[in-house]
Amino acid sequence: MQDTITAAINPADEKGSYLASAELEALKQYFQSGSLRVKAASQIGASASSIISETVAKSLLYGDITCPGGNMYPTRRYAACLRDLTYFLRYATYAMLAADASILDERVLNGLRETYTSLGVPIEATLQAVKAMKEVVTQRVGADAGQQMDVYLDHIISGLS
Ligand code: CYC
Repeated sequence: MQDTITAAINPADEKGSYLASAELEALKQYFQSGSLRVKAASQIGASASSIISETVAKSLLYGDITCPGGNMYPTRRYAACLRDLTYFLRYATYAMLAADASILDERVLNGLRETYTSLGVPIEATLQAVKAMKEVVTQRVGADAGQQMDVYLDHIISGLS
């Protein structure tokens, strides 16, 4: 896993140089947004289960997907879907704190599309759920922090698309 700080320092160290002004500027912006990120992570952690239920209600319930023949039927698959959404929310929150998407690539997206395809998990419905999660998260944390979370939830969307 990388974060904004190691992503700037490691290449500079390889060259044996100090950070260039563009890199320092990126770090300055990261530090300035630090309390916003920490506050959002705290709000998301405190209300994760209600964020997930609202996301599911907005995107997946009341359709064929939870009925016999749908991928969220029976309860075992419904539970697997909720669990996957909780992974997405938790890892996107880590990535938002680090301001770096590498943790999502390494621990969530690596091989996920192939796994879903082989299990018949519908990608389009999953993308709809992540889009709904973006809206629910923004409602909870506000527009500024919501924009930061959007970066990483969008990263999941493009990684699965
Ligand atoms: C299954 N989701 C799985 C599986 C994996 C993941 C590996 C197969 C193994 C299992 O059932 O547990 C995902 N595992 C992960 C991820 C990580 C991990 C992301 C990283 C931490 O360790 N079905 C739907 C919805 C969607 C859904 C649209 C929810 C958004 O219709 C999810 N995922 C879903 C379902 C299964 C699954 C239903 C079970 C499929 C089956 O066994 O038939």
